[in-house]
Amino acid sequence: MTALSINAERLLGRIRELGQIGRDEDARLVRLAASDADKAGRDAFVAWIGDAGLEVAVDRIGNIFGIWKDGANAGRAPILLGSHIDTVINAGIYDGCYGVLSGLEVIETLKAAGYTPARPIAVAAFTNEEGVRYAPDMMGSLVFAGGLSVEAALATVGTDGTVLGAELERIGYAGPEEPSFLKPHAYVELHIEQGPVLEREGVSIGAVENLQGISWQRVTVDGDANHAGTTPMSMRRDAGHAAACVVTFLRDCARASNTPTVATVGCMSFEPNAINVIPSRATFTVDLRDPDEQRLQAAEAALAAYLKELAIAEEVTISVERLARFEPVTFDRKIVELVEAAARKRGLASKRMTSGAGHDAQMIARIAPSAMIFVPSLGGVSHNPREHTPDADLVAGANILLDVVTCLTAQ
Ligand code: HGY
Ligand code: MN
Ligand code: MN
Repeated sequence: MTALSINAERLLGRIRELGQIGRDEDARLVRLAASDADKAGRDAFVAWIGDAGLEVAVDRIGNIFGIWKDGANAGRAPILLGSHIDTVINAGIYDGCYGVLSGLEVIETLKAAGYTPARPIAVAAFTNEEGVRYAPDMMGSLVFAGGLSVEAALATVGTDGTVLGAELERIGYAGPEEPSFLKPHAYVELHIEQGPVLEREGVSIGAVENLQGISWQRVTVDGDANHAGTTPMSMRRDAGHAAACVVTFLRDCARASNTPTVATVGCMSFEPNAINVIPSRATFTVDLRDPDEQRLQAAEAALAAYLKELAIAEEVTISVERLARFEPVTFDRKIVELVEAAARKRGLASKRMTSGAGHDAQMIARIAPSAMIFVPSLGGVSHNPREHTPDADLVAGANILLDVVTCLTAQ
C-alpha cells in the first residue's frame, strides 16, 4: 500500500494565509499573545478545525483544541499534536504555525482516508508560547501541564501593563474547560529547527531527543541622572554604562565557555532616555540557555557574582527579577525512534538533535511521553521575517508526523 501523504496544497496554503494575519502598519507579522492580531489568527484556526468536523474546545488559559474522536475510541486518552500560533515581533510565518497546521492536516488526511484510529487524535494551539508580552514563555502549555496555576497565569501583567485574563476575555478566548480536561496519551510537535544544523548537514528531518534549559531574568540598574556635559566621568553613577558592561560580560563569558551556553540581552530601556542626561535607570532582560542544568546554574551564579561586583564598582544598585526558569528536558526515546524509522521508510536522512529553542513539547513532556520533529531552517534564521523552509521540507516533515501518528494510533 503506498504511503499516505498529506494534502500539500492545503497545508502550504494555510501556512501562507495564517502568515498574512496580524500584519502591522509596517507589514511586520506581530501576533502577540491575546492581542487583536492573535484573536484574528485564533479565529482562522477555529474556523479550519470546525470545517474539518473536529470538536472545538478552549480551556481557561485560552489553549484551543480540535479533537477527532469517534464512538469506538472516545473513552481513550488522545494523541496530541500542536504547537503555537502567537508570534514574536516581526516574526516569520512558520514558527509554531507550521506545527499547529500540520497537526490539523494530519487529522484531515487520516479522516479523508477513512482511517480509524484506536484512540482520539487532537491538535492544540497553545496560548502565549513566545512569552514576549506576558512572561514566562510556553505559558499555555505550562498551565496545561500543571506547572503553573491557571489563576496565576491569568493574573500575569504584561510588558504593556495589561492583564492576561482580561485580554483573553476581551478577545473571546477565556474558555470554559479546566486545563486538565484533556490528558494526552502522547504528544508530538513538528517545528522548524530555527537553527543552522539540518541545512548545514543536508539532513531533512531532526529527531529531537532533548531540549535545553532556559533562564529568563529582568535586571534593573539604578544610578543617578545628571548632566551629560558638566558631570566629570569620575563623578557619575551611570546606569546605562553599567548595563552595557553586563551585555559585554555575558557575551564574553558565553563565547569563552567553549560550551553550548548561550546568552542574550534582548530588551533594554533607559530612564529618562534623553540624549543629554546620564541614565538614572537601565532595565534589561537576560536570556541564558544550556542543555546541561549544572552549566546553566553556573552561568546564573557567574552573572549574580558579576552584578554584585559591578554595583560596588559603579556605585549603582542592581535588582534582579526572575521571569522564567525551565530545566533541560529529555524526550521519549520510543517516539524519537518512531520519527527515525518513519524518515528511513520515506528515504529521508534524519539526525538526533537538541532543541536550542523552547517549545510547548518541553511542558507536555511533564505529563505525557513527548518528542519533536524538526525540518531545516534556511540560514538557521528564525524570529525574523527572513525565516524560511522550502515547501518540500515542510511537506516531508508533515508526512513524517502523519506516519508517527499512524503508528501511535494503530492500537
Ligand atoms: O524562547 C523560545 O525559545 C521560544 O521561541 N519561545
Ligand atoms: Mn515556536
Ligand atoms: Mn518562537
